[in-house]
Amino acid sequence: MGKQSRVLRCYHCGAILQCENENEKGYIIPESLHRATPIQIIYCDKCFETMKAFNNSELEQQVDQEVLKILDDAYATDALIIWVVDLFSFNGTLNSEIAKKVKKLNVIVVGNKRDLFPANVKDESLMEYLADRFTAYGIKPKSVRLLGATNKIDSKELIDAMNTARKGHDVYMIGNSTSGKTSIINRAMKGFENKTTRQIKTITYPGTSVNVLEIPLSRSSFFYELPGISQTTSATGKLEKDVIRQIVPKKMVKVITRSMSAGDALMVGSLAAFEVIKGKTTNYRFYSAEGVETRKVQSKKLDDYINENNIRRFARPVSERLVSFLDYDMFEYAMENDKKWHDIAIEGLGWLSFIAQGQMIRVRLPKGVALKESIAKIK
Ligand SMILES: Nc1nc2c(ncn2[C@@H]2O[C@H](COP(=O)(O)OP(=O)(O)OP(=O)(O)O)[C@@H](O)[C@H]2O)c(=O)[nH]1
Ligand SMILES: [Mg+2]
Repeated sequence: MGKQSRVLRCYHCGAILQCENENEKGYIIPESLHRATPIQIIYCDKCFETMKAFNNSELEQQVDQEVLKILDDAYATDALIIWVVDLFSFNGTLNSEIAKKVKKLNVIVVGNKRDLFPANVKDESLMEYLADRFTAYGIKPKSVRLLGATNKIDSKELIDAMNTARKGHDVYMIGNSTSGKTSIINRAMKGFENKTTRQIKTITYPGTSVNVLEIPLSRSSFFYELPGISQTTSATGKLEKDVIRQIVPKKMVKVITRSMSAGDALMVGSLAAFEVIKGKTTNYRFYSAEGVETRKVQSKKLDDYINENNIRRFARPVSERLVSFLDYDMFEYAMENDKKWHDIAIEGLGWLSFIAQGQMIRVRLPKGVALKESIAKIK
């Protein structure tokens, strides 16, 4: 009887791994193959390279099919969409199905929680960022507004603006859960006068089992607050409660500035790390909630530091859910050399901001959390 041996396949494309022909399917350099143990996940060289190139494979937020059904109504009635985003946690990740449904409609984007940013941060910078991120999904906002708990909102002006924009049609307010939809409505209601005989109430939206807040705007038009889109791609949707308490800012965001060169890494508690693989010495800013601690370490010792931090907790928060490298995703960004401010942002946790000059930056973050590179939120 012949000797049986295990046939190893590429975990991604399924090709049988071979070391003979570089141009054939499943080629892997002999060193990688011989190092692999039978239970290890291995990839052929080609898949390994493509996966590196597709690093920022888009994560998709989960969305209730019934909410999509409601948006079909919005589309059919040419409604106005008010899309609320939490300026802190938003990193440009939108649900593409929702985006597809609303992009032909008039969309007003509201960047909420402006109060979490210092007054000297330019409104234009935040607005430009929002417009840019929505445009990336094919949505050209009719207007972009900033709101926050502390700025006096002129509710009458807000309602007038909405009435002008909706042209007699219905209004649907959408956005992630906890982006502040209900808070905005409550504040705007101060200047609202119900001129109809119908009441403001929570209804089960016709044809669905979804509860929505319904506000009559005229005899034949309504305002609806849809349930929040669940934050499945946000750090707040992945980590335990006491970690979330530390990463969600209650007051002004904190910014730390570190000068880093190739070989340096910035740990963000046990939650994330940014490594400068290549690049000149540059100042890097990291924006986060007050309670999030960072530590600059040597890249080559990063794994040791992360392990040590799990025990000694010198940089908090430490998540019990992140215990091995399998609990993290890792991505690399080859930055352009445009000398402009860019962000690499982790949804719900914070963002690294720096002038792009051809760096290579590697990021690790909790598995399944959305990461995006874009123009900077704050310039
Ligand atoms: N700092 C700050 N916090 C805000 C602001 N608006 C809302 N919040 C807080 O954000 C959290 C969520 O607010 P909600 O108004 O309930 O958010 P929502 O979008 O209606 O959430 P869902 O109904 O669950 O989708 C609450 O803790 C609010 O206090 C704001 O302008 N600034
Ligand atoms: Mg709400």
